[in-house]
Amino acid sequence: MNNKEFPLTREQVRFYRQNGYIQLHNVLSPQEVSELRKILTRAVKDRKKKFDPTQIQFTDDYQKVFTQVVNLWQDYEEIQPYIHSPKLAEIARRLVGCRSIRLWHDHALIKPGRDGVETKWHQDFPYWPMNEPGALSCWIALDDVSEKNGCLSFIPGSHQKGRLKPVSLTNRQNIFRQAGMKKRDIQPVAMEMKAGSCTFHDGNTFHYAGGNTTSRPRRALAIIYFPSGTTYNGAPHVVTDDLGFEVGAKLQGPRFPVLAKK
Ligand SMILES: O=C(O)CCC(=O)C(=O)O
Repeated sequence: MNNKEFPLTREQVRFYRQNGYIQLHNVLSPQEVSELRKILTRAVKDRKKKFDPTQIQFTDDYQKVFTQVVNLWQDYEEIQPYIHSPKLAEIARRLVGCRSIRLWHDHALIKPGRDGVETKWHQDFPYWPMNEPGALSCWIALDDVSEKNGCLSFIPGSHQKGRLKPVSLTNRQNIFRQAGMKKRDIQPVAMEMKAGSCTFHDGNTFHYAGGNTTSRPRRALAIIYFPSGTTYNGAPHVVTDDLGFEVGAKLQGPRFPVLAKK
């Protein structure tokens, strides 16, 4: 992967902090996208063959809305330059404004063709066992995405609501009601973009993806980062359950490598 620094501007950093998301175009080349598609296809096939519930899904909810494969970097050496990319991690570090940033985990998110299931409005942070906010996802489109095949949409500024209670990804629990938001406050922005472009969103930003109404799969790779120094809050999570962290301990160690520092 080409790790030439991405020309992130101060305005883009300001936009991210104010709105809780940013869209960045042409971060990966067509060759890089094509390589990632191949790795994803193989990984999904492999993981489905030797079905391991801790790797293919987080919860039944996740499985209902997309095929999810977690922590590809631990099994596929050829994906490591992407997941550990200093270019992507440095964008994340600058957006957050921290001294050093670590990998939380990666995951492939695939919505098969003609799959009408939507990913309901939710925040990510309530599912992560972290005390301090700041963690963020980089969602890389590996197909051109639009509202027809399940691109992400965000509510600008919704990260400022802070961490709410987790909502089901499939049921009609209403995060907007929980946040006390009126209809006029709900102005989603759809992140249509070409393959190789990406979005970064804060763990507290409300987001949604519609069903895939096209005949082709919608493939995406997400990489999640968190600021070094973030501590463990003891909530169950597939990535930390076997690691024996004490509540309040710093999340660190070889499973959470530092990927960029000032
Ligand atoms: O890819 C999707 O459909 C939803 C992804 C999502 O919710 C996330 O990356 O946080």
